[in-house]
Amino acid sequence: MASGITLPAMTTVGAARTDVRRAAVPVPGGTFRMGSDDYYPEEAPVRDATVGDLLVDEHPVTNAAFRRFVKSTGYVTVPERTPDAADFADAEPADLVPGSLVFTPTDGAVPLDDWTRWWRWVPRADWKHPEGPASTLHGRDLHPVVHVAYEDAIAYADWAGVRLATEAEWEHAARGGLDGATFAWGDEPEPDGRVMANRWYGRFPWENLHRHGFQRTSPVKRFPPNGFGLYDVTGNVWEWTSSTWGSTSEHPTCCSPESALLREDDRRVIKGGSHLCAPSYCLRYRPAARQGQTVRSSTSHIGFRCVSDC
Ligand SMILES: [Cu+2]
Repeated sequence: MASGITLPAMTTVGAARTDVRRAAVPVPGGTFRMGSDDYYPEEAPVRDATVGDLLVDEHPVTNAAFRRFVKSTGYVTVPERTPDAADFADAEPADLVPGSLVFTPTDGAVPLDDWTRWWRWVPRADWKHPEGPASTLHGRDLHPVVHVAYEDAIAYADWAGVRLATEAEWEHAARGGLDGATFAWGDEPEPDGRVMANRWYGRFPWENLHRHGFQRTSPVKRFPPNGFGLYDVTGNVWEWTSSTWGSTSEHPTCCSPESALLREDDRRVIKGGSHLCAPSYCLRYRPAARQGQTVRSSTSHIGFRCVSDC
């Protein structure tokens, strides 16, 4: 009797695939008002942007989907790789271990202008061990994958035969057809008292009063979809886009080639906010909000979703 099953090695990376299960919804293209004049300077000014028809993933890429990718390709993510000593001249060799940034709640109130109080670099934290080596994905198959750097998201998309959205495409999709609205569901933060997304409830970064009990990421599709049928565009995890980071006036709808060689300090736009966005601290759980993230950095609150042209 066979003692085990050997799966055939899969080596095709980059070709369009038909065996990748993917729930995507059509998002009709058009012209919309991008950005906001009412919150943070990096979102202004409001300007018209035009995007084409797209098929957009219903929700961020989950741990289960990312596991299929890794199983069939053997891909190793950036946070799982040993840092190159050449990039960290001052570091002790013993400190050059793989790892990632993990949100760590504090015991009480702390000054909110110092992110090092609640972000810890944890050796051997990675997508399979979101809080460090002792943690697992048990019970989190349907949570968004986290601890993925930009090139990890690109590698997944290449394998699946899809791509990341540009910032304009992402924002258009996230707005769900509500042109100019503050949130993905309208202008009220909590219409009729409903919790609309996995963002921070309570005093940041120590008091968790989330009515659904989520401490970190949540399973996708737990909160209402937007008008296009897209889930988790707000909160849960920030999502990588393919757009380079710059001021909006310089790069209104910039999209640089994804294959271009990345430098360590290159930044890409992330969108959507995360479970750590709190009204008292970070009002970025809105489609217009944006941040620039260095391409090799990974955290416990950044993931991605994919799109394809239709
Ligand atoms: Cu935020």
